[in-house]
Parts: sequence; C-alpha cells; structure tokens
Amino acid sequence: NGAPKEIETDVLVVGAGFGGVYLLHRLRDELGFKVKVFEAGKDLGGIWHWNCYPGARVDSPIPVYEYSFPEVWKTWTWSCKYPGWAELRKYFDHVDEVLDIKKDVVFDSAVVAADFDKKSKMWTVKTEDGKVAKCRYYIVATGFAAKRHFPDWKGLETFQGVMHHSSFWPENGVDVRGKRVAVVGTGSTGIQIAQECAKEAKELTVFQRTPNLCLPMQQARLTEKEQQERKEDYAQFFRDRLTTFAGFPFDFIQRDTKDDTPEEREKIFEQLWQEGGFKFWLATYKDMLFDKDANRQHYDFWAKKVRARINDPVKRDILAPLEPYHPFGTKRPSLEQDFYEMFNKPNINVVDIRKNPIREVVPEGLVTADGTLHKFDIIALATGFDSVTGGMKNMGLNDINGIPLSEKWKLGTWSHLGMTCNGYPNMFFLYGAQGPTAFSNGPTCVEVQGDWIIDAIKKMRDEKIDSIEATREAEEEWHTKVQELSKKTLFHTVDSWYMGANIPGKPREQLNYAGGFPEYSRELKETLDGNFRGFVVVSA
Ligand code: NA7
Repeated sequence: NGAPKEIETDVLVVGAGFGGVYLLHRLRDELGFKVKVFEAGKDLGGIWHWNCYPGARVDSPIPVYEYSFPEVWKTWTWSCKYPGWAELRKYFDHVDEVLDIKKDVVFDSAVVAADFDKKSKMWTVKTEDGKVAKCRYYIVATGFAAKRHFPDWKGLETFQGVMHHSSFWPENGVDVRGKRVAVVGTGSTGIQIAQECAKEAKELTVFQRTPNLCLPMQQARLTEKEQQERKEDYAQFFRDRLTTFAGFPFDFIQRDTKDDTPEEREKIFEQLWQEGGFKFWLATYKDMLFDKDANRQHYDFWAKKVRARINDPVKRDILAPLEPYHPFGTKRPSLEQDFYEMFNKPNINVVDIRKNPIREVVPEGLVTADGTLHKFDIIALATGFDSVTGGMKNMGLNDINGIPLSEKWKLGTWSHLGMTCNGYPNMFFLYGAQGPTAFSNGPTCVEVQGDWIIDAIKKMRDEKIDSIEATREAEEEWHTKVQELSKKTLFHTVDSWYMGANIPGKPREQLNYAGGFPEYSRELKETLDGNFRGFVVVSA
C-alpha cells in the first residue's frame, strides 16, 4: 500500500489483530512512540481477517470480547452475544475509524526475517516482498494460530473436488447447496463449519477423531438499549475481568464438587448449562480441572445432556460416548447451537476415525482404513494449527548470534513470562507460548500482556535503558513453573494442542500458563517493580 521499502521506527509490530492494534494505539497515541505494523493479510482483524469459513463465530461473549477503550465501546453496538466473523471485521473497521489505525499498518507484508545488531542494538525486520524495517523494539503479535496444520494423508493433492483448510476459506464462500460435504476435525472450527453446512448440503459427513465436549452457546440477540444501559458498568466490568482465572466475567465456584450433595450438584450443573457458554467449563466447581472424580461427574452430566439429543444409538455412541471417558475441559470445548440435533437428519453422518482412520485421499473423496470410499464434492479441513509456537518458529526470527528460534524451541519452549526470550533483547511477543493464551480470551490476554510490554518500553525510555534481555535462569524458572502448574491439573493427561500433542513430532509439553490472571498479573507487577527482575539490563 505504497509503503516505502525502508522503514525506521521505534517499534515494529507484526500482526494487525487484537494484539497489534492495541499496541499500536497505546504506544503511538498515548506514549508518542513511532510505531509501524507489518501485516501479512490485506486488512485488520487478525484471526477474523483469516477465518471466514461458514459459521466462524467468537466463543467469548460480548462485552468481554472487545477492547476496553471507552472511545471504541461507547460508539459501537453489537447485534448479538456471540458475533460472527463478518461483524467482527466491521468492528475492526470501526476501531480504525475511531483510532486511525490503518495509516501505520503496512499490509501484504509477511515477515520472513528478523535479526539483532549487537552494536546499534537495533532489530532489522524483512518482509517477503523486500521491505526492510529497522527498529529498537520488535513485537510479535501473530497470535497462536498463525501456522495451519494439514494432515499427511497419502494423495491429499489428488482430490478433484473443492478442498480448503478452514483458515484459508475463499472470501466469497463455497456453495454447498446440493453438494456432498466432508468436514474433517471436530475442534471449535469443525463444529462451527459442520453446523453451518448441515443447513444446506445434500449430504454432510463429519470425520471425528476425538469427540468435542461441546457446550450450549445460548446465543442471544442484544438490543441497542440493553447495551446502552450496561455501558454504565463497562469500566468496572473491564477491571473486574482481571480478577478471574480466565479473564471472563465469571469464575470457579470456591467449593469442590464433592462438597455438595448430588441434588445440589445437579442443580448447579443445570444452572450453568442453561446460562450457557463457557460457564460449565470455567464457572463450575474449583476442582473440576484437578480431580479425576470431580471431572468424571462433569463428564457424566455432559454426556447425559448431549446423548438425550441424539436419536440414533450408533451416532450417539460416537459423538457422546459413555466409555471411554474423555476428561472434561482438558481440550477446548466448542460452543454449539444445534450441533447434536443435526445428526437426527438422515443425510448427516459421523465417522469415527479413531477406530477407522482416513487412509488416503483419492480423486473422488476419502478412503478409510476399512476400505470404504466416501465420495465428496467438497472437503473442509478443520484440522487445526501448529498452535502457539508454530507461527513464531516460522518467521525467520534469529537470536543475537544468528541462531533461529526454531532451534532454540526444537526440544521444548523457553521464554520468560511468555513474552520475552534469552538471546532476544528488546523483542517481545504476546498471546503466544507460555502466556495465559489458551486459558483466556484474546482481547483480555492481549490487554494484560500488552500493558506489561508497554510499561516495560516506557520504563526503558524513562530510565534511559538501552536494552533488556531475559536471563537463561529466568527462562528455566518460567519453563518449570508453566509445566508444574499444568501437572497439578488434568490438562497434561490428555493429547491436545495445549500440550503440543496435535502435531506429529512436536515436543509434548504444556504451552500455556495455567496459573490464572490474578497470579500472572502479580508475576508481571513484581518483575517491573523489581527493576526488571530476571533480565539483563543495559543502560545507555
Ligand atoms: P483444533 O482444536 O486443533 O482441532 C483440530 C481437529 O482436527 C481436531 O478434532 C483433531 O482431532 C483433528 N485432526 C487434526 N489432525 C488430524 C488428522 N491428521 N486426521 C484426523 N483428524 C485430525 O483446531 P480448530 O481450528 O478447531 O481450533 C483451534 C482453536 O481456535 C480453538 O481451540 C479456539 O481456541 C480457536 P484430535 O482432537 O486431535 O483427535
């Protein structure tokens, strides 16, 4: 977009989603830094720019899923509690109108290299099309889902119909009317695509490896009047969310599952279920994610509720089995609206690919291990991402000695606070590895982490500090902390993208900080109050 090939700036941010836009606005408009953003896509929105597959919708309710900037929320009204991708894109247009964001974003600029010059203490960042930026502070805000995951099936390229990965869906959509459609994968994405395609496709087959323990969305329209009334409490609301584990306006009940009688428990489960969203996950008994028996009680309630909605016993046992038991909430539950009822239609099917894996792709469709050829016109690959670390390992980021991050993170992930790395002075990242990323929602997480990065940069300017760099010891300590926190929970007992276990060959470790926001915020504050404890500080 007419940007010069060579850019000099104080701060260079990569990614113009929630994180990048937050940093740009606060660093530029409140603190007066010169800031530029490189964005690989053609518009603002990050995940909402890339994901326009049918049914793409946020799973965190309004107003927690928006910026806390009053000038933005005062002038914006949502249509419903859980808006879809198109509305989120309009929201970013609104953010741009209010905060004048785009003038400092360079679009169509995929970053391919970043190197630090020890002498000048500047980063040099290069894009695929030859742009070069020199900056003092380099911030990676590319989120946790920047690298797609394609299955390694034989013959993937031979399919003659239409095949897309969910995050690369055509802008103008794919017409599924009268078509035979396959959806592979039942993460949040697969559930949403399947639910939408089921309305119009001639036939739909969902290929499920692990059941998604979906929760009822309880979607609701929001009127302008009710939002207007609620806005009186928004300032308080945005502060309060930081006092909860996952940054939501609700938190775990401070009792164990066994503290209540079966009747009381049933009543609470039912109430959380009716209130909907993530409440049955993140507003339930505090031991649910820690204790197997407590967890089992949750699973059993979930299975009872869901099984009652599926008529066919074979489909019922695949989608919501009584056995094997899947620890509840240790993988990301999706929110659904009529995902289970749709299987009561004869043209909607589910195949258990744990028992009967996909063996290969042929021109007409998919062949499963039992030799069946499933014929399709359209295949949606909802097979997820090399989540959390994949994107950052893939953008040519090198340390002070020219060693790539992909080497440093080959056998595991090391960072300090989930925002900085040893060997990378003045480089920050957010909503990524070893932060509260997966156990929170995007806007909350980027505001908490963004505020720390901004405070750190401001402190460096105020105190004439040239560079800060995390020490190896601090990284080792953080690495251990992230793993230990996870080991207390049931998260590490299950293969999931939280554990890096969705990608063949990826080291198995907890990739997210599971200590909750209050504890995380305390760690961040102590680091700054302690004059960059855990960092080597070089003064000008
Ligand atoms: P996810 O949550 O990683 O889901 C990917 C799905 O694809 C999941 O059901 C996987 O099964 C399945 N999968 C992955 N690879 C294969 C292969 N090779 N064969 C068959 N099935 C496969 O990605 P999403 O895009 O749904 O969601 C990502 C996050 O974005 C989500 O958590 C939200 O936070 C927003 P598995 O469960 O591993 O058995």
